[in-house]
Amino acid sequence: MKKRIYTDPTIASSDITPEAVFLNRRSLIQASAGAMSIAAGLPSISAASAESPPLQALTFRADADRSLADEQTPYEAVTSYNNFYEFGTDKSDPARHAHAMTTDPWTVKVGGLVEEPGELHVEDLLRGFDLEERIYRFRCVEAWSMVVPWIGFPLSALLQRFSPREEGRFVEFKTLYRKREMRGTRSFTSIIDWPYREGLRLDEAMHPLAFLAVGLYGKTLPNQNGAPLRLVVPWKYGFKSIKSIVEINVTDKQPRTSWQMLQPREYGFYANVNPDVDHPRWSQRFERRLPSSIFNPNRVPTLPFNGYAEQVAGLYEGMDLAQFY
Ligand SMILES: Nc1nc2c(c(=O)[nH]1)N[C@H]1C(S)=C(S)[C@@H](COP(=O)(O)O)O[C@H]1N2
Ligand SMILES: [Mo]
Repeated sequence: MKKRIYTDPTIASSDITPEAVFLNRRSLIQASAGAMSIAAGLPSISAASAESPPLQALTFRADADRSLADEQTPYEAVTSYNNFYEFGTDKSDPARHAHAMTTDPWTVKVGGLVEEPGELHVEDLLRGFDLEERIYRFRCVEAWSMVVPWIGFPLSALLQRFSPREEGRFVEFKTLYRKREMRGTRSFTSIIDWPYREGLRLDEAMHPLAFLAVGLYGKTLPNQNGAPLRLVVPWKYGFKSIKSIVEINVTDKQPRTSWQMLQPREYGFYANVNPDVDHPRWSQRFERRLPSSIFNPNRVPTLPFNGYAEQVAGLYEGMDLAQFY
């Protein structure tokens, strides 16, 4: 498996995490075939985190006033503090309730303005693409953040397989909507018009940093993190990173997205991480790096494009980022 760590452009391809932390592809597939724990001979997740490497390559070097190192957020925190409104609005709801979602069999329909519309199934997701690890910062619009070692493949690899047509300008994504397995969608307080929807411009979707994850920390994705397939767009606020995807369409019009439909003044289509553009109800200058508590808030300055400006700022040349937030 290829491993890439996009923390600082100067260390963009370094290869620092020990082999033992990762599952190979075969054991990832075995895990998906129903095994609850990872393959024999590999450390358990807690052991893996305990054995985590000295984080020299993950230390943020480009920006001297960034006080904390970009250490990987513990597996426990990544899988217990979640936003997945289909299972409730409390951060602890997804970990408690997402097990009710059936993820195998699973079908992702790919269509719209593509030459070869079709479907992918769980096996295609885990075997049909070259899996690699990406360690990305992840910044929620609510001003908390984490650093996650994802496993998956570039979104561009999937899109290319279906050959987007000339007229394609955007990509639209939809999450599973299965009421009986998703208690949050049955709730009277549910505010979203289901299914959860997101979108990207086609050039953003084709950018090498745009990623589709099937795993994290060397294991298949836990349901609460968006099994079996979720988007990860590390330079955008977390709500763009749609979970448990069942449909992907190439379109010629900008897709409507769930949060924009709900509150367009607060959540834009672009949603690029930007410390200079406040959310109407709070500042975006700083973030709480998880795990964070009142005693140890782990407050770090937020970076333009979440620290990936060098790679992605060119996508937005000439655009007023305060207008297209
Ligand atoms: N389908 C769906 N996808 C979703 C959400 C959601 O509620 N439903 N929440 C989004 C938000 S706001 C964030 S911050 C991230 C959280 O991802 P995580 O729980 O893996 O950290 O998922 C995003 N994707
Ligand atoms: Mo979020």
